[in-house]
Amino acid sequence: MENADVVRLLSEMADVLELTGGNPFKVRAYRQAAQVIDTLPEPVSELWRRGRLTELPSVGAGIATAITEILCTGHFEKHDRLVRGVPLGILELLRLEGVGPRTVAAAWQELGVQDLAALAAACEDGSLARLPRMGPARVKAIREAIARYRGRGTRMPVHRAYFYAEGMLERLRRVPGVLRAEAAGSLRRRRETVGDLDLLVSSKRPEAVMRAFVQLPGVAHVLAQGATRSSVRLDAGLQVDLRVLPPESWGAALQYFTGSKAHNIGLRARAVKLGLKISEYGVFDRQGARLGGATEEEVYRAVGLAWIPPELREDTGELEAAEADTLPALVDESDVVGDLHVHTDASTDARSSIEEIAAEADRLGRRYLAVTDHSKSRPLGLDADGLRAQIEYVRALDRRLRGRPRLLTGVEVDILPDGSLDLPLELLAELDWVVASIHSHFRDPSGRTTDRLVRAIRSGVVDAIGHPSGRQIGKRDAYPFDLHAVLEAAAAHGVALEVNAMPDRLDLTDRACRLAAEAGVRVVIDSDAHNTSHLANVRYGVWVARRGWLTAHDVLNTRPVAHLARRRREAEVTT
Ligand code: DGT
Ligand code: CA
Ligand code: CA
Ligand code: ZN
Repeated sequence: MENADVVRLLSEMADVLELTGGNPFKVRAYRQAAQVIDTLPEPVSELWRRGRLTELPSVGAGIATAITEILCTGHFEKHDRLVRGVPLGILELLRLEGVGPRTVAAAWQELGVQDLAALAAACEDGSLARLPRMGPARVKAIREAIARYRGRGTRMPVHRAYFYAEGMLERLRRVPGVLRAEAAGSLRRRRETVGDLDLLVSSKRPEAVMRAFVQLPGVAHVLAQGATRSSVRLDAGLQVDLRVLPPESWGAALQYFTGSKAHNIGLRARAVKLGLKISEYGVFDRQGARLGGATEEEVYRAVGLAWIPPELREDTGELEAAEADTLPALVDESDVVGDLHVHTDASTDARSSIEEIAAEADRLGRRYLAVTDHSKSRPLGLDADGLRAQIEYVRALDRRLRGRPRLLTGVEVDILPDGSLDLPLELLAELDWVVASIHSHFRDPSGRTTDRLVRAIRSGVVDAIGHPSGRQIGKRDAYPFDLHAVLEAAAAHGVALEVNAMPDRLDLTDRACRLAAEAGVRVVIDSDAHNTSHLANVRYGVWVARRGWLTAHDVLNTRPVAHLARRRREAEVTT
């Protein structure tokens, strides 16, 4: 049982409860607990073993009992009982953007709609439009939501795939005779979604590994079982391919199966020009003599290249950079020393107090933290008086904490539809750190949203644009806007763009990061934490930044806090 299984059962529980008219507080409780566990940086079973489940935000005694049941039995009786009463395809309908439980329940009860295909048909034949509170505009929106949903495919978010991989690798490493076990493929390259897992094991005793592999917990079907390669499908739907190789081929195999395919083709073409052959077994000369392959370095060195970090292996210039010895020194998780976007229970739906967030940030080694709750346009957001009170509170707490961590006053101010900000400029100018974000009117035309962002950038009081594209992976596409125009404005006004490290955002994307660096725009990697367990998500933001070729120099919150303050004063002089 991995975190993702627990998450699936808890969030399905929330869905089914909601659909069957259950208690809204319970619905919320299950959903929030699922969200907390989804972004937990360690196996939830570890916490359970230490008896610390209820220390998690949003996990009370009831939910802890449910999690214990899931971990111990693999089932959740209450969930199973409820789900039995609901057609299988119904839950999927709740994944559609803008389609809530009330709509799904009505379509189910009034029209007998039980799955996506039936809902699509009900859009076409006009029956859906005749339901109460429906009408042609909503039907059109639902039809578009179905099209977007179908276009998304079935790839798994990387943070979830990572948990499955780590769980399996840990067990494989304990099999007698196993020397090494690692994930290759798109997971090792840290792509934001993963099609399947490619695990590699180095061992001289492949039979024992194969036997252990097909019996791992969570394996639903064995798709193929051979002497040195097998494939299984997990309960969660993820396919896992495993290959076992002798130690002398480890580097060559790791290189080959890490891909990407385009990178491999480019690398092999270079080998051919030099009269060499690179395969998953090693590097060979024309006579078939083996030149190396025990390590990846040997493989790259054979064609005169420096070792290339997996995140760059997409054939977007990394081979040329390796040849010219201009590969970037990629930012590392340990370089990130501050977090400049966190929420507290002073506003928003966040669940942890400033004190709790600060203590956890200190434990993670963050040296500074900007408290950036929402402004008043958001539900429960701060108005000017609320923010003034919070500023006093944060300053007093900062004095008490004595730099562990340094607390910065701040806000995540809403960029209103016309590009103005949701709080008075004089008040914003008093803050140490201002994140400005769009949270509404996602369907505005590109030109309007671009102007909106540019106006916020030019306000002179904004330090960073939060989650700049607004996408939520698997839920909402980016709003249309002109990234180049926004980058140009951000560069001109010294405003940073955020890599929001919430796993369902990862916004900026890897490609946008690279464009930002090329445009001379600094990036901040933020957790956007809504509770203490989210703070560690910065890891996923770092993955994106690395795929975007960013160095520590490109990332602002790798710098000491004094640098941020100085930068702000300089910006004030120029604007
Ligand atoms: P995914 O699973 O869709 O997220 O993406 P990958 O990159 O993990 O792709 P996958 O699982 O099909 O294959 C793993 C690696 O194996 C891939 O990145 C490169 C290597 N590979 C697979 N097929 C080929 C091929 O036909 N030619 C070459 N050169 N390499 C291949
Ligand atoms: Ca793969
Ligand atoms: Ca594969
Ligand atoms: Zn936000």
